Amino acid sequence: MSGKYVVPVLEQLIVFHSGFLPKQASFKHASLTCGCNWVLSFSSGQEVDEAAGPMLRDRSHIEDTLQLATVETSAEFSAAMKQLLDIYHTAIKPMEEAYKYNELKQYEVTDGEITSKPMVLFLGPWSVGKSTMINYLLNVHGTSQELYTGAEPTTSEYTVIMHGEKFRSVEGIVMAADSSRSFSPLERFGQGFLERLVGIEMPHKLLERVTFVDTPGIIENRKQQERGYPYNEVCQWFIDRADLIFLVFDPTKLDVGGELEMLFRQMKGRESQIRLILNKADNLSKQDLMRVYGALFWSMAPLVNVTEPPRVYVSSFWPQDYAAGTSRELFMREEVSLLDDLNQMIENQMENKIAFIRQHGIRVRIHALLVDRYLQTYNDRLGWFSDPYEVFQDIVNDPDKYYIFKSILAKTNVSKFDLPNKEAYQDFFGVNPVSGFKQLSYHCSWSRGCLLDKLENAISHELPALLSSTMPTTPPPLPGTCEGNGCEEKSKNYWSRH
Ligand SMILES: Nc1nc2c(ncn2[C@@H]2O[C@H](COP(=O)(O)OP(=O)(O)OP(=O)(O)O)[C@@H](O)[C@H]2O)c(=O)[nH]1
Ligand SMILES: [Mg+2]
Repeated sequence: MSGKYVVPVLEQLIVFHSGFLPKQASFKHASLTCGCNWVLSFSSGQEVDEAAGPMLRDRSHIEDTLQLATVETSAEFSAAMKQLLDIYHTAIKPMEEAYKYNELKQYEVTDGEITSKPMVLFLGPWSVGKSTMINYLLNVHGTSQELYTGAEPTTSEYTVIMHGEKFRSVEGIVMAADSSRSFSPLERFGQGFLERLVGIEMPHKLLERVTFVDTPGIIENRKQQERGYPYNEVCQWFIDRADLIFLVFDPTKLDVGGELEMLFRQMKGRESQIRLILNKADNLSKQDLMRVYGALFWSMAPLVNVTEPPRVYVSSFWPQDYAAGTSRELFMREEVSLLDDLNQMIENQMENKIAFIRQHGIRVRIHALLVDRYLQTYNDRLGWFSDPYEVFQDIVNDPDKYYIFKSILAKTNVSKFDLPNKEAYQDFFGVNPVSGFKQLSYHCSWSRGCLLDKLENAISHELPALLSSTMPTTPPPLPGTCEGNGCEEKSKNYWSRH
């Protein structure tokens, strides 16, 4: 097929359906080259002159896999969300406030975060195709809404692409000031960062289900301070909250440097969210691709310290047709698998949120138990003639001498991996004097009970019960024991009407 090709009819439908207008420049260019309306040429499915641009791939699989036409939020989802917020406010937040948990981790959970849409974070070296991939998924290529892309390092901002009634951009300062959004905690990274944060709102079916975050590409020889904000801390904030992390690579430049190594270190504990994407695979022949695939594992192996390595997707996430002589079928299958993966994550969002809040509750409980223990030890050691400051400094500087952490580990449901380090408590008590806290036994009231009991009840009963209410009523039968009604295959998404 040389010289002429047919552009799929579906392109046009999606462009109009989503309410996007093509960028003026593309529009003009197309009119000049093919002498017709560029967008309308899609709708007719007619042959288009090659000068109008490269051949585009059909994208019906994106609509189908992500179920963009059919899925709506159900009443059950809203009810479960309300219940989750209620548990957080009555059982977890009062304990956070009593023991100033936010001061320890500087980690506040806001209502905006709990109710926010699942977030997909795009990370990776510069020019690997992160912004192009987002444009492709949203079908905004060639429109005024497309993210800027180019062969040189292009994205210099953290760009949050989210759903909105109409297309508009929102400044970082405005996003951070709005507590109903999940981005208000970002304010603490300072003005320098907020100037590098930008929001884009647009009406889009996919963005009704998920929020994308595009990030500036990693440039290995750049120093942190040159960016004007704490790059690693900002990345950590997004990594901790992302429901999926797309770590994108270009097979022609797989060098792993210090900044990427740091990112991998920051992603410890978030391995199940990571997906490695070997993008722009259409640049390589099949044989070269095999070599690069091997090299990717070789260079990543020391960084990924888990028994089950992250899933790798090899494809070319852009709208253009794959080049001749490349593994077209493989690329398409990989693309559909990644979309399916994304869809699964969206469908499981309530389970993920409940698990996230429960994990948060567990950390708040540990923090409260630790402060209580510090306080108890302090009260025990304080004699009539001792200097309160010296007594407390001795405990804070060497908590092991007083078995503070060991005694907490001995409590039920405390894992050593959830324990903060001792240094964190030196800083914490440096700004929050121990005299400002009361022991847990004082946080009880005749009418409302004890804070600790409430929190433990939420962790052990309320949240697990909410989680199981999100599952099918009949537990799935054990393999090989299937009989009767429970054998029917359940819909994957219990939260949506199909
Ligand atoms: N051949 C090919 N080129 C691609 C593909 N995806 C993106 N590109 C090109 O790669 C270049 C970089 O793409 P961007 O989307 O700007 O990359 P990025 O990762 O967002 O880059 P930074 O914002 O600088 O970090 C652009 O010229 C794209 O047209 C692909 O799948 N195949
Ligand atoms: Mg970019």
